[in-house]
Amino acid sequence: MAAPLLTSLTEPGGDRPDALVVAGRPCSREDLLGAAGAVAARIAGAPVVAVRATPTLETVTAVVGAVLAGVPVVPVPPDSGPAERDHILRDSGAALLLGGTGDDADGPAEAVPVDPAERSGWSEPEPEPDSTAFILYTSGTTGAPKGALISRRAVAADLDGLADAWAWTAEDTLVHGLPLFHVHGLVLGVLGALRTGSRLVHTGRPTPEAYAAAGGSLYFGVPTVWGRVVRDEAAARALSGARLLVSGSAPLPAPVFRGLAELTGQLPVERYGMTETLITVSTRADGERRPGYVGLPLPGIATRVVAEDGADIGELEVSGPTLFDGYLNRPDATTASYAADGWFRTGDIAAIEPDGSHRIVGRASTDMIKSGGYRIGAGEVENALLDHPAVSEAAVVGAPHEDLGQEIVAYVVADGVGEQDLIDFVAGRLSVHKRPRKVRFLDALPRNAMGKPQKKLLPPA
Ligand code: MLC
Ligand code: AMP
Repeated sequence: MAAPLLTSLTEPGGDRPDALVVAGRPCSREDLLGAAGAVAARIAGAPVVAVRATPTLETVTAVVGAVLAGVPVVPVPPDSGPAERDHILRDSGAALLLGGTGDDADGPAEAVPVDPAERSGWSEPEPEPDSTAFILYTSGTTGAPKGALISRRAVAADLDGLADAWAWTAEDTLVHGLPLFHVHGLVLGVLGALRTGSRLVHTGRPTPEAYAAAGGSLYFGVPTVWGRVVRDEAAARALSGARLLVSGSAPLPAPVFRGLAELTGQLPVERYGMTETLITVSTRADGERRPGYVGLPLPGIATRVVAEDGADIGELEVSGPTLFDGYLNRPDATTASYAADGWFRTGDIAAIEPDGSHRIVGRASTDMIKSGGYRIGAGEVENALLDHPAVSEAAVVGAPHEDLGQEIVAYVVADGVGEQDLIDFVAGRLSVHKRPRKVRFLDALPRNAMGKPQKKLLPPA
């Protein structure tokens, strides 16, 4: 029989009434198993299930229930507007939306309540390692988000590799407040704790005050969160007792790295990954920590840089057991994401130093934006803007931003509509974090002789 994915839930010992605390609500592992067992019994046999992924104990219960039952989970961002939600539900074929609310009633899936106070036994066999654990929707440079198929085997391999790199054990208390619909907050931040057996404190929101108050040993954050911690000196100093501060999902600026070192007395650990590959490269707890470096490949992962003309900087390609099984319903996009010899093309530009340490230096495409650690395709935002009747042309870029890394700036040709109207229009259709922070109005987009928009020629934001 296959080994359990969530090892600590099925092993006796080490439990406590506050083994998990999610947005202030404590729960033991035994109680989580009971509540998740009730979810599993309700959804067993469903081909796939969606979860309205609020940062709550309900979401953790729903996801664990689906993982127990072997039903692939599709997390839906809780602030996604109808256009994005309906795309995710229809494309994935999810007929059930766990934790759905009245707002979801007009969508394509039936809302199913989740109650963390329920208890039910669950003793069905562990699902096969090759079966799908998650379908994670993620943006490409154009079009609507695609569903990345993530197997149980990939999740287990990644969490075990990270436990090895970070010396992550049941002795740790993991603290973070990241969203529960992406790899960082959900796969690492929830399943990681349930596999290693560490305590988990999810702070609801990733605020510096909440991190400071949580008293953890292991902290996860995106660079925006760490930048905010550094700007809140008291909060930063409160983290000096932690064992490991881990940053990922976007480049950690060197000043933030140095600020953390100065205020907490320890150098942060940076790691690199993607929805499609999970985390593949990380600084080790016992390794050298340098600003701008994301460390070494995890056990079992191979990396290479594919550069033109013998240069040592080029596109990073990876292979190994943590890779996804393709995009749902998109064989074309799946094929395009692999090199001819089967390595996954990350689209990130990297350099590998002689000592094996990796440095991520940029993205191959400017149409892939990272804002606050969220991945946002320019094309999806452009399409949303073009759905507004007053907009005739749109070009979206990521502009450098002190707090968010990049902020979304939209350039539009439009008549009779204001900046805030367009920001609210996008926020209402897509997830709120995909909204432009600025809108600039032009008479025409700069185009080349072929009529193709030239984003390089747009005026500064
Ligand atoms: C503002 N708001 C609006 C609005 N304008 N709502 C609707 N319409 C408008 N026009 C409101 C929002 O509803 C919300 O309200 C509030 O503004 C805050 O939203 P925000 O401005 O987007 O928050 P911000 O402070 O900018 O967020 C920063 C952040 C966030 C760091 C908290 O970006 C974040 O959580 N990032 C984590 C991303 C992440 O986990 N990525 C991992 C990807 S996996 P209210 O009331 O709710 O406050 C990956 C793999 C790997 O990359 O390597 O890890
Ligand atoms: P996502 O699919 O949302 O997980 O986003 C993946 C992308 O995030 C990668 O392709 C990188 O561009 C970026 N990323 C993740 N971690 C890092 C990091 N430590 N440094 C730089 N970029 C990162």
